[in-house]
Amino acid sequence: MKRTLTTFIATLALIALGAGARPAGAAGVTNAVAAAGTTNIVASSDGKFTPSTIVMHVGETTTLHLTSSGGVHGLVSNRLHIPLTRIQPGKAVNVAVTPSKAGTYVLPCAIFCGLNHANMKLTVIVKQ
Ligand SMILES: [Cu+2]
Repeated sequence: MKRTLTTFIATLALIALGAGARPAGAAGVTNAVAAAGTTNIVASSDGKFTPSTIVMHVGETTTLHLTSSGGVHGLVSNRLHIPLTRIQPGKAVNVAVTPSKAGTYVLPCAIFCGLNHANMKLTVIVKQ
């Protein structure tokens, strides 16, 4: 019985370690070149989207993989057909975007997140 309990606790510790390692892994992916069609964007508590500028193409679908490293943030754009999307720690959310018109779109953070909220924006450059 004692041995079973020890194994159980060891398993729990491994699960906890695995869960703890996940945010670090996700952060590591942030600056990597995104997989085809997917762009990773991290919102942080210091009022930044990283990367702060992304490029898309007219008629091509890009999936935004949104995560937060701290605080609750939001993204929305009527012109890019992005519904109000809540970005919060521990809950990655994907939004598929297919731009229909070239241009530069500046998306301010859509949910008040603190002192740096007013400066928090994501710039989307849509090319033909
Ligand atoms: Cu904000």
